[in-house]
Amino acid sequence: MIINVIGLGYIGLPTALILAACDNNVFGTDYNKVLVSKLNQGEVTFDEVGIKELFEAATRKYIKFSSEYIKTNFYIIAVPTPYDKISKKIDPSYVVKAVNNILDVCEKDSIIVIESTISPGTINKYIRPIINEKNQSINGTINVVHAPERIIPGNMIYELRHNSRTIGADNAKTGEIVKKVYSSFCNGEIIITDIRTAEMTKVVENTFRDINIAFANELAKICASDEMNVYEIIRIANKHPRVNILSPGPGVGGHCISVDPWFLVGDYPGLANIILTARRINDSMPEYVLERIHDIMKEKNMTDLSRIGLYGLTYKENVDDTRESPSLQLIDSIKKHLGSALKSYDPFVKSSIVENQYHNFNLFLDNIDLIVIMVSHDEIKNNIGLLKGKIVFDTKNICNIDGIYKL
Ligand code: SAJ
Repeated sequence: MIINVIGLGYIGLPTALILAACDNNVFGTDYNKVLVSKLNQGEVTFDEVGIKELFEAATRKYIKFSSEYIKTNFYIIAVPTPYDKISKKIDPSYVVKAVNNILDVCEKDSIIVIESTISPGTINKYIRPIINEKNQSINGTINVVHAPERIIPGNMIYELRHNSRTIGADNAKTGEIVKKVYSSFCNGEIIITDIRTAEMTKVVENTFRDINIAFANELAKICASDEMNVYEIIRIANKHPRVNILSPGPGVGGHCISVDPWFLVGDYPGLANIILTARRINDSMPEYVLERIHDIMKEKNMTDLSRIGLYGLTYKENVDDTRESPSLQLIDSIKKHLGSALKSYDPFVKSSIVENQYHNFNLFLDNIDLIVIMVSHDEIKNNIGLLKGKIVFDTKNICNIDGIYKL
């Protein structure tokens, strides 16, 4: 059996690689020909701990990359599922397109596993009808399965091997076949359930984290308004055996936690109330950081915006992913309000994606008086000494130096 993995991005590529490394025959498909050609030349297309080694292990076994879909009976889809910014509903078009392309070539008894995050009901609404139609026309038994991914950027390879997994299937037989494939690389518990439960569970997991972070961010605002130290309060509160508050920050980025809760808001307006409020609180954080920058400038008699630098452009530490990044939202907002772009620097962002972006840490520091730490990359954590003499606004609570400003 050859497993055809569709979509070779942040989820599809590591999944394809680990499957191959664990002795499955893998064919990776991506419509992006540039990406495919890079992979075929042995170039790993994004930074992630352990991915280069995994790539080498996979290529010693059986793995091919192409823009074609192949005829087989096991497919895994890991393409993006964006949301419509206005209706807040999921945009299933990439998944639907992948399923249609598979149906054009697959065997009569295929299993199509969807790993992409989808809102509850997406399979029934958009996928099942096209599969049913195909089954009728070829007298086939093609089955769809939802096995949402759970891996966290920065620790993906470890989590692929160790996290528990959910497999949503229509019948036990299909669930067991998929479970067998996933157990070739995953040591975690693999739970078989129905499709709608799997869809909902995935969205619920990310929504839980979003709400918890929103609570921490709201506490940060309350504490700042009345001169209390939010970090000390959370640290002590978390000593309670049943309390686990996450950390406040400059906003929630990435393509998961800042997106998935909107699916519930879009599908259940009027019911998804805490979820909506949490989204709004987290989305307000870049603007809040901007207000705080204003206050600090006033206090320090600073007027020159060009002497302010944002450290970090990615959505979180030690990754190169800038999707929905709070820093980029802040830069946009300053441009809108004040017409100028702040200086910025990120060791993981090698190409220039914003105006006034530096590629050398020391040069960046030489040209600013106020540094706003937006991302806690190891580089800055290990070089706090270099910030001596600067005004520091640390939104990530990574350093404790005299006169520092925090959220
Ligand atoms: N953040 C905070 N405070 C915190 C933790 C995170 O402000 O205490 C911010 C981060 O800085 C970042 C954002 O939240 O901007 C999201 O980062 P994250 O590390 O919490 O999560 P993601 O988006 O990288 O990955 C999440 C994970 N989901 C959960 O932890 C429930 C991952 O397991 C999922 O696979 C992934 O979403 C996904 O693809 O759905």
